[in-house]
Order: sequence, then structure tokens, then C-alpha cells
Amino acid sequence: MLEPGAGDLDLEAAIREYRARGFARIGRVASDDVLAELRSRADQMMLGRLSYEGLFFQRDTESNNYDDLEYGKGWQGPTLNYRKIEKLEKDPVYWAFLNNPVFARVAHAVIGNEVSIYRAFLMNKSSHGGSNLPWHQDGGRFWGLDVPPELQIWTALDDAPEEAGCVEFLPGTHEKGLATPLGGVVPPEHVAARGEADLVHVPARAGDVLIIHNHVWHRSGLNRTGRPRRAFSVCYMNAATKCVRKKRAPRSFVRVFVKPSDRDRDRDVDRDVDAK
Ligand SMILES: O=C(O)CCC(=O)C(=O)O
Repeated sequence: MLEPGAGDLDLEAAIREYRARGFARIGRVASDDVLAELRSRADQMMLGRLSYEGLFFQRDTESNNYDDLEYGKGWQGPTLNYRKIEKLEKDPVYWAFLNNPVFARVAHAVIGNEVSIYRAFLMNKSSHGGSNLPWHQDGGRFWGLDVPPELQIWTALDDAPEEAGCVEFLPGTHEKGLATPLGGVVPPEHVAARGEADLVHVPARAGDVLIIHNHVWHRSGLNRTGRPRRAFSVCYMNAATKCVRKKRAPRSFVRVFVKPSDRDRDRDVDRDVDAK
């Protein structure tokens, strides 16, 4: 599943950079075989040939304009022009990849021993161009969590050069926390006040991995290559993080990096509790 040598990447240096700037490259982690499998599974899901209960889809616009996106419509029939698929942890190959030992080392170093995921999703900019994702932060009131998560691990499934809409960052913007309590898109007046002179484009090759602080201002433009530009992004957090939403039943979050022997132990404890 992993690129030969992925186990030797200098993760400590990357984590230092992520802490200072809000993002860092960790290098090439995914092998060609797993990339091909992840791409194929994403396409099969979009086309409705592979499906899991509870997958979340968002179709992209025909106008390539982020403001025209529609919400809450789910899967709208077979097309490769979906922008997002969430809940990819339901797929065994995505699940195995997001549990890989390189990501485990990063997550344990940043978060601690007990880790869960908030979300695991595909960000797709289809061959039609996708849409322009504005400066945003990944957190805020809509996330409904008692403690804001700080670690996302992003993997390029295709090459993502600048013309494909690579991810762009404003370094250091994670340090001041959320621009607004709501989170999400950073209001243009905040961007104007800070300035964009030090904007960093981070082009990537398929298999490259970035670590991204949830609060760093990041965005991505249109895909002008005529080929899909897909990426897999996972938000990891401390397993003690609780959902505080009130309108619906609180979410529970799946634990990751759990050794099979620990799962057996947890099951034994459950059985023990059930028996009492
Ligand atoms: O892939 C992209 O264009 C952006 C992804 C992103 O915003 C994220 O992973 O948080």
C-alpha cells in the first residue's frame, strides 16, 4: 500500500513546519497500486456501481462557480462531476489507507495515542474544471465539536499542478484561530486586511501527502487540465472529542490506528459489561 521508503520520511521536520506555517509536505506515501485502486473506487462510487449506506455526495456546478453549489441533494445519478464524497471510511481500501503507519506516526505525534476521525472525504475537480474553493478554515460552529480538531492529512490521488487547482495557503494564518465563530469561508475583508502577498501554491504529484492545520487559510482554483484532479483528505482528532450538536442525536466518531489485538480487548470488555 505504501511507497517504498515511506517509512523513512522525516516526519519530525514536517511536523515542525506544519506547526510553524500551518501546512507541510511530508513526501510521497501512497504507492501507484493503491492510488489506482482509490481513484477507481471513487469513480465507481460516483457512477453508482459501488455504494455504502450513508455515503455523502455533493455534485459540482456546471458553471464552475463555488457560489452556485447546491447542498443536501446527495447522489444525483451517475456522473464523474461530483465535487465531494464523504464517509469514505466505509470503503475497506480507503479505510486501510487512512489507517496506514505513516499517518499513524503523524497523528500520534500531533494528537496523542487515542485518535478518531471527524471525516474522510474525496475532493474532486473533475475534467469539467471543478469549482474555485475560496479561502476557508475547516472548523467552527457547524462542526459541532467540543474541541476543535487541528490535523488534516491530504493525499493527491492524481497529479495536482497549479493548472489543476493545487492547494494554496496563507502561511501562519492558523495561529490566530478561527476568523469567525462560524468558521468555513474566510470573509473577504479579513483576507484583504491580512493581504495575500505571501500566498504559497503547493503543487503535488499523485501519491504526495500534505499535513494541513484545520485553521490555516487555504483554497484551490479551477482545474484547467481536462483531466480529473482527485484528492483524499482525512481530519484526525483526539478520540475524546465530543459532538455537541443539539438539533440531532450527537455523532460518534470512529477510532483509528487501533491494533487488532486492542479491538479484541475492547470487544471482550463490551462482552464483560453486557454480561453484568
Ligand atoms: O483539495 C482541495 O482542493 C482542498 C482540500 C481541503 O480544503 C481540505 O482538505 O481541507
